[in-house]
Amino acid sequence: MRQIVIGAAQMGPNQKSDSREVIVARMVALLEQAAAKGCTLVVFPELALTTFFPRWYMDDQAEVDTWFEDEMPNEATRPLFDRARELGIAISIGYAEKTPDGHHFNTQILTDRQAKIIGKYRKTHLPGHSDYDHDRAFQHLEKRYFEPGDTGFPVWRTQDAIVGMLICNDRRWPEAYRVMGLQGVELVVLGYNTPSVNSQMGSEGLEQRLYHSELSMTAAAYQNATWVVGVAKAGDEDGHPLMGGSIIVDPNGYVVARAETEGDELLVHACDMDLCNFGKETIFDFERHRRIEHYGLITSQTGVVRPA
Ligand code: CDV
Repeated sequence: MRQIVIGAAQMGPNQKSDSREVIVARMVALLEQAAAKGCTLVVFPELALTTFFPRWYMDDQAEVDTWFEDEMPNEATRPLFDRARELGIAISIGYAEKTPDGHHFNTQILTDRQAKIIGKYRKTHLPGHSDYDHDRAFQHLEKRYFEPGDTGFPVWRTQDAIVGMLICNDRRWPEAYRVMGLQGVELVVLGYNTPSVNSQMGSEGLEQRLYHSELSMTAAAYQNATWVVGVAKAGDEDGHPLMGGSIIVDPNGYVVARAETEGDELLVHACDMDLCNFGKETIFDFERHRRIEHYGLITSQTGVVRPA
């Protein structure tokens, strides 16, 4: 059995006024809980270190940059990395990354059990818009503040498993999982910040949003015979509700752990990577069954071209 005891560290809201230090202290508390339960990997959400700032319109790049990290770890996050190293727990954290040459990405990193960063993923599918949108109930300015990721969908070998990462909206795109599936992925870890209401359709509320989130992750887990761990930042951030619904999904598409709150909450499951084998060797044996001669449109075309 190739087992990883995984902690899905759902986080409650981060207010605009919360310092990185206060937030990191909450993350360390979740890490301590995870250690007590025997976890060797703890997954934190997208933009774990700050509020979901793309809901706020900003013109001043210097102000925008205050939400970004220039290096990782840095002074504020070092206590988390140090404690993770002492406890022998690998971590995956989402944050806004500013590179030394001035690029801005929505990023997730993965460490080994010595707190060394072994993997970095930059969000590919950026939702939302670039300019102020008067028609929305609230803004979603990811396309303004981030560039589309330049990493593609790599996987890493760690803890005797093949691990990949996605970030939030990526979890709704089957192509993203399949590219990792084609590299044998056995565990996809991802974080998200999903508003509880659709900013463009008020009637799409929490129930439907939770359903679509779970549907995307459970389907992808099954279709790629992989574990999927989806971790929310949830609750009310300065009057803007984010949904919870963090889940751990097994390679048959079943939810084996689910968050019950919209606060800091740790889900734990002992995930056996060998559970991926059956699906990968039978119905989703890609080598035997995929028909790539018919898949060209997936990489040659973005939008729909309707027949005349
Ligand atoms: N942070 C996100 O990527 N949020 C999107 C919302 C805008 C739908 C999501 O897919 O959850």
